[in-house]
Amino acid sequence: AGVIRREDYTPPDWQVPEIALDFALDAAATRVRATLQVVRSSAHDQPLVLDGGGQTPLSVIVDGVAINDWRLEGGALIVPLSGAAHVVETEVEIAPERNTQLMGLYASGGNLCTQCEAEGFRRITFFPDRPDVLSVYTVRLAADKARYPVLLANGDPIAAGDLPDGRHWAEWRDPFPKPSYLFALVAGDLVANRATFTTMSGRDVALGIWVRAADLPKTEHALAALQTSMAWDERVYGREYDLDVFNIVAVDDFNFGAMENKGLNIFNSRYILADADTATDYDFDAIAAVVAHEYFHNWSGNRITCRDWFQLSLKEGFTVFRDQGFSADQGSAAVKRIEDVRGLRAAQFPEDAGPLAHPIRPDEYQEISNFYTATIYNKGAEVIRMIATILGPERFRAGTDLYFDRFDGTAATCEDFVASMEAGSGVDLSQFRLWYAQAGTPRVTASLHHDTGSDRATLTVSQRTPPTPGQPSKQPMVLPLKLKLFGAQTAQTLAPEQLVLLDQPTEHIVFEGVGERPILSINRGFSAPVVIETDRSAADLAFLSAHDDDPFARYEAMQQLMLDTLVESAANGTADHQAVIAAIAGTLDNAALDPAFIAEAVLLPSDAFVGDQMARVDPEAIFRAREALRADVGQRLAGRWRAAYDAAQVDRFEYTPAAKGLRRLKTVALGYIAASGVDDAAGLAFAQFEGADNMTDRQGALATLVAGESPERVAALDIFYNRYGDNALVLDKWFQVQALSSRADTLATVEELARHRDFTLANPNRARALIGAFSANQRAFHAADGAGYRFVADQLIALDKLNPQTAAKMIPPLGRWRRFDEARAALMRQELERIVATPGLSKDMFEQASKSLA
Ligand code: B3K
Ligand code: ZN
Repeated sequence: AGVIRREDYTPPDWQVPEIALDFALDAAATRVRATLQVVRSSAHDQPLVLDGGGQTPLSVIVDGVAINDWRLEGGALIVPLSGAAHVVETEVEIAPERNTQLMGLYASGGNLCTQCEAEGFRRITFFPDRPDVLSVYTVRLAADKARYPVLLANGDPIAAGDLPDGRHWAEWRDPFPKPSYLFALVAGDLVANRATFTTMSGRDVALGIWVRAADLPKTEHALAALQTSMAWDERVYGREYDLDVFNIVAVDDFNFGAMENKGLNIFNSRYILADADTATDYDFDAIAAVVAHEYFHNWSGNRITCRDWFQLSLKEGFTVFRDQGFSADQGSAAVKRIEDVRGLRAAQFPEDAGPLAHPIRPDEYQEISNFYTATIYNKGAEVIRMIATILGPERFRAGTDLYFDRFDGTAATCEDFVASMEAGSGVDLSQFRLWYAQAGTPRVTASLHHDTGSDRATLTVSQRTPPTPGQPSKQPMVLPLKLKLFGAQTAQTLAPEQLVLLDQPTEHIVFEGVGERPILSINRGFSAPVVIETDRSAADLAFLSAHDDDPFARYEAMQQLMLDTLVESAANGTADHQAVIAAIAGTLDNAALDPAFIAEAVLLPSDAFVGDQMARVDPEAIFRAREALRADVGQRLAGRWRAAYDAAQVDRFEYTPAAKGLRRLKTVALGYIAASGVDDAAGLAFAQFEGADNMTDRQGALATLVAGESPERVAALDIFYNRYGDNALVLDKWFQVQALSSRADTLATVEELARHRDFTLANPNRARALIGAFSANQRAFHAADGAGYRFVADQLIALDKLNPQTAAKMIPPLGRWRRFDEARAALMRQELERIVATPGLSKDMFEQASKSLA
């Protein structure tokens, strides 16, 4: 029921080249008048169908005459029309302050704002709310001047003026035809941090970052990131900004990160506001990445949009790839790649291996909001990265130039993108297209055989993509794998890095002139988003962790060593830690390495990632294995951790790649010092907490304390709360750090926090900080008695009544029941069944929970 299929796509019956919107804004009752120029697309006799979101029209006027033969069908307004072109006017009344879904026009912090992607525009006015209907928008806003002194919409401002009764108005026009999901307005009491950007052709663009007056000092970083992004897109992709103004507004209540509305981006305030005292380095980096991402959408998303929502990865995968390239250019590209792969493995690999697996271009959906996934975004970006790797930089740029040129001003498909890449580069991507169609993470086994007699080494590589829902059998994919061989004795390069394109189930790659035993370095740079299984020994992995010249491969060798050790220890209750300890020691001792890289390389894989390597996840055994290894590494390398900790002190806060790397290493070292169990660890952490001049050090120390049993733990939590209690974004950290704690009493703590006076499900950031973080805490969420599952299900059922989209996003951890023992699986299923049986459940939750049970 209610399944939308990609193969059923048909072009719209009516186009709407122009729309004029007139808003009489008011939090309780906003009047919206829409005037649509509608044009019949072909010789058909279909009526005009305008999507709606539950409202009833106050009037429907066709060519100036009020009609009453309209009807409502499933929320849509059906208007019978006889001619080829008409003017259709509707009026509705909506209530922004009662909009808890945060889709459409809603109130946040006393201001009014919109979110339309994917299908929120229909909750504002009747319209063909699909991305292949492109219109030029003229928007008139009127509101109380004292409450809403600032009135913003897409495009350029045209005119403004005062009205009687303390009201005022402003008119905006966006000359670029756009789909309804890119519509936006903001009315509020806001101030702007302003700057000018001069584009490559010499045009001046007025930039503004709009926030509450008190937050103005926290906008410098976002503004700088915007300017850097604009210059980067000109330099790297030849893309110039096209309007005279570019505004960003920060709001506190937002369902996800940010939204690329044409000329008027609206952001979750967590991705705008930053200063050293309240934001971590991670936050600063995320702000720059999201600002860049939304800005880059101006071309990859807005100038060229999606024909239908099955093509979502056309804009999202490509734009994530673009923002990853931008971030890599701002600091350490190696560390950025490690972070991105870690994120992919934490979110996308489990999705691709579970009941919600879908291709980056899905074939069907019930609720499109459920498809803004790590697969569409992050695997989508990996697919673009593989195209870039296969084509090489010049041909890739030729491909993107051709794509932007060919499809500017249109609603395009993934196929249009791939065809442009082929035409621009001359490279055949026929088989590569399977990456758009097949779900599941390919598994690659690689085995290297050395024949000493002939000095020949043969690498045998096989690939297999596991079945996923609706796709029982898979064809072989094109896998671009970067390989290199090192000599086990001499550490020399035996075969230089080469890119091989695998496209068969099994292939043999022969290396001649290999005089000594070779060690395989494979999937360097994570050139393909696959799982690699090799028969490399612990000694070979240790060698690579010390000698590989590809930073990702070096990190990966170390991770593999750690994973092998942890999986063995979780299965057997014990394992030899020596190889891991030696590899970490070698990494810490290597003065040639960047501290930021060292910090990533010496971190143990997460509990969840260890679980992903096991046939059946045993959360308690994994937790014990990881704690034992952490303690051992902490004790055996105690002197090195102290030395690293002392060496990583930074005089004064600076947001530079070097200072960030030192801060990261410092807190990683602190974690190992605490894990070692020494008496002064809590004192050291508390001193860092108290003495910090920045949030990175303070939060790092707090997280260390919160995991332990010391009296400093309670003190630090209280100090933190009292210092930041009025700052919602920092208070989110206070909730989150407790929800992520590895302590045995975390569930009880989290249940209590859910009753805290500062907790509310109405704010998505707060809900995610507690509920989302808790369900990512493998040990606590998977408590054997099922209390963690029950708590999360209770919260999600309550949240669904307010905000289905945000609730449904938190279903996947419950859907992983197949990966656990029978007792846990039954308890998880029981909660999913309870959710599905809830009266009045949203479509969002129903789709996620019922698919998770299947
Ligand atoms: N395009 C938006 C995401 C909209 C999510 C709607 N459920 C932000 C982004 O990806 O840039
Ligand atoms: Zn995006």
